Amino acid sequence: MNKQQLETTAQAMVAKGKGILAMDESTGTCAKRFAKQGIEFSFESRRAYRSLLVTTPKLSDHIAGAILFDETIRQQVTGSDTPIPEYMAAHGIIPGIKVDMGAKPLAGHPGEVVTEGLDGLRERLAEYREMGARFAKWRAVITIGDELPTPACIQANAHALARYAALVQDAGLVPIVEPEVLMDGRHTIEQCYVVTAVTLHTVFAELFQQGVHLEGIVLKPSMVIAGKECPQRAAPEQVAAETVRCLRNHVPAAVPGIAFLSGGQTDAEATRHLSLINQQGHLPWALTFSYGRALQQEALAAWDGREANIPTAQAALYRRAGLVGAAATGNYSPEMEER
Ligand code: 5MM
Repeated sequence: MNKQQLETTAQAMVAKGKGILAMDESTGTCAKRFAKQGIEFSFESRRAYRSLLVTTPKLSDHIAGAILFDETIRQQVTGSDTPIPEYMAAHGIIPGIKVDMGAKPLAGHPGEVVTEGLDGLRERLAEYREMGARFAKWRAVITIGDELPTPACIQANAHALARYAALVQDAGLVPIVEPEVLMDGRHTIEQCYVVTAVTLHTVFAELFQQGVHLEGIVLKPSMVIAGKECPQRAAPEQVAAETVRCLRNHVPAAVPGIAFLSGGQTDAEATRHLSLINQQGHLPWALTFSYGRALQQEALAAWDGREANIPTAQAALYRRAGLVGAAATGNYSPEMEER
């Protein structure tokens, strides 16, 4: 393992005022997002959309890296022979790759899932590195509900995340470690705090056990926030304060950066929360974004599957990336949405 190289990549992924574009929707998820807009779903339309995203002019002003899906890393930019990862690297965006094989039902634990994908991972990583990937992503999913999550679910997912992270570093890539506590449900922000705390604690114990080099990872957590159906909404200031309190207590200072997922928040909410998080005083890690929906929503709607709309869609992506980039330094205010 070349620790220095991993550290340099990890730091570049969370460079000041920049974050990560999560564009690694699996085919099923992408189908749902396209269907919502009434966009035709095919190999070519997925390629056109992903090409639109990565060729957005000056995207690297605010985006340090982008996470690709297996299909996308093998595709060429629409209308050219240039492989998508090659185009990204040439335009200052570090290519990353989703390597998990999805969350599957956890045996003996109804309502819970465990992420799979360790079998054959070493070989897949070697191939992805050859294709230009410099970081990887694995998402674990924790559900809050009656009597959930169980310790078995948290432990199984944390162990898999640590095994993945060790393999990824061995292959010379930076692992994004993503333990997502879902926003689905009626749980309060207090319940979310407890579950996030136990999850992070267990994940870092497992990372330690597997010998993962913490200076060479990026953590991608969810924010500490009330469930979508919870009648008691937490104020944005409370979300920011509780998220930072939880991270301070459970994430080692050696980790170079924390890049949040948006998890179903609106674009404006996810942007505001990140800015308030960055206003919480001096913290040991860079605090930035690795948003999927909160970065892409406006661009996907603007594109609507039409070639003529590409410039408008790219302008929407660039604008949102700029707002979230400002939030990554604590310099966003809701009034900026109107401009
Ligand atoms: C939680 O999802 C990740 C971040 O996206 P949001 O900011 O929208 O929450 C995202 O990277 C996700 O893992 C990918 O979209 C892949 O999802 P699927 O479910 O298709 O594996």
